[in-house]
Amino acid sequence: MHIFLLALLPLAWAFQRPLVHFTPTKGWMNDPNGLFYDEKNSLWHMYYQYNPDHIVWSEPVYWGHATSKDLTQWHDHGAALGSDNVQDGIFSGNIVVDRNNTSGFFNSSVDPELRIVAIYTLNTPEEQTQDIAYSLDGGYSFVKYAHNPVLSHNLTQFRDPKVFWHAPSSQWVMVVAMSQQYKVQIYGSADLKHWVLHSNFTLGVLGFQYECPGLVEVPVENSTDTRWVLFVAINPGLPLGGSANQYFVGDFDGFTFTPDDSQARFMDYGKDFYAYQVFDNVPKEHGVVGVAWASNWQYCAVVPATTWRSSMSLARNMTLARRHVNPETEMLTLIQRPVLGSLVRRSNRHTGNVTVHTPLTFNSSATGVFEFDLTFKVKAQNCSTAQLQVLAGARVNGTLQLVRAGYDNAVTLFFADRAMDTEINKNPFFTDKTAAYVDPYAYDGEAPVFKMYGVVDGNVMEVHLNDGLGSMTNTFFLDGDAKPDFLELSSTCPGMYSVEYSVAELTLDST
Ligand code: KTE
Repeated sequence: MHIFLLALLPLAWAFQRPLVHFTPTKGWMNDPNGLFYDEKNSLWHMYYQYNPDHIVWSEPVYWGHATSKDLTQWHDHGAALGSDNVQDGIFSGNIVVDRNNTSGFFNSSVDPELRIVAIYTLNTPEEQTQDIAYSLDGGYSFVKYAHNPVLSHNLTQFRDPKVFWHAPSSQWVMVVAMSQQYKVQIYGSADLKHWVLHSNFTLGVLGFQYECPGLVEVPVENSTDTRWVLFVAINPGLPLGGSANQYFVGDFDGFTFTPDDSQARFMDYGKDFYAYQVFDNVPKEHGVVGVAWASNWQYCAVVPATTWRSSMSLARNMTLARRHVNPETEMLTLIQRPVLGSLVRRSNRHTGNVTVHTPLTFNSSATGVFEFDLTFKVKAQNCSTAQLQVLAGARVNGTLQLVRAGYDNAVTLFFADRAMDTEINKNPFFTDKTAAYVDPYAYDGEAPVFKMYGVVDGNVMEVHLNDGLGSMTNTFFLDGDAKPDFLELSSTCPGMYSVEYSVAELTLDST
């Protein structure tokens, strides 16, 4: 198959947004907040750290608000919660559905499924306190509790509450970060107003500070078991540079989280997956679902932008499964699968099973969104470089600008690479190459078999390895805000990779 670099799409595309990675209509966005599922209206709610008037982070920070029926098409409602003083900010937090009215905020006129209480950090120059507010209109506007704060320690680094109902101990549980003391504190409450400290969790990679903790019960695949997973975000301080999320697998009794071991695990091996939060009040059939901010505090304020800046990751469904983390050790590992919602494959889907010799290039994308799904076998060959790679990009002002993801058998590692000759790539923190290791997914005789799945959506590439075992999420910025208009599968070592592939353009199913 020859390489047909099709003509550039009309410039109109140049100013499009990612199709399904949520972006704010205007202004600045960072962490996802207040994620919950409104069962009465079958509606996913996502709030977000927001400043409508700037495209860089600055006070006053609001909670912006978006809703979706399918976790891919979002309707942005703008600011839902703001502070009373412009130097203060409504920092990160979450929402619970207080259907039994433990808070006393609601009367019988409010549907129990819509008894929405937000728990968040109020950031002032003097202090960070945990405050609450309730909504009487289904989450579109809020009334602040008259006796805030509900939790304070006269600290400036005490933030990001994540609260959930723990049925076995019949209490609300809050995890919250004492950021620069490297503590995830665990509190309990009967009414969301009075909180008692149960325990501190202090394990993990150090970094500069802890942020955006989470704690959720996660199903174990192929069993009726569940285990608890504790998430902690770190920023800055990762060797790769900047922000990242770590997690621990263990047990939780309502008072103490006890990890299975003391090893910290990373959720994503890319540069742009931060402040991950799971949705609350999700029916069992949807599993555990969460979203992260697809950026990095090292350079989020300087990536190319027009009237808005930043995007979220795709929502991801989480499970746990026993997988080989190296040839000798198997352990329960977080499995993450992107939620494609109402994304559908366009008819020009390409599938095949080839030993890659010459590059295979696929039609230009009418949507700027590509999906690739590869299962490949490594066949012995003698080559100096041994990379199987998927390239996505466009010809911008006569120059090919590409991102790529792939596998190099010389070092048995996966990579993602966003190097290109652009202004943001000159930024020393915009690390252009990331890597991840996964054990072979299977063997075909002696030949190791791996899987690599990816979604390229405008300027975000999310890569998942071995059916959800490892992931690399990276933003990229072609010049002139151009979007990829072709995908190519190639190998630097002809004959080394036998690949079963499916490549498709994705679009939103309008039905
Ligand atoms: C914010 O850089 C500071 O100026 C923090 O490191 C960012 O903190 C505020 O964003 C987070 C949360 O801990 C805060 O609640 C929120 C993490 O927008 O991204």
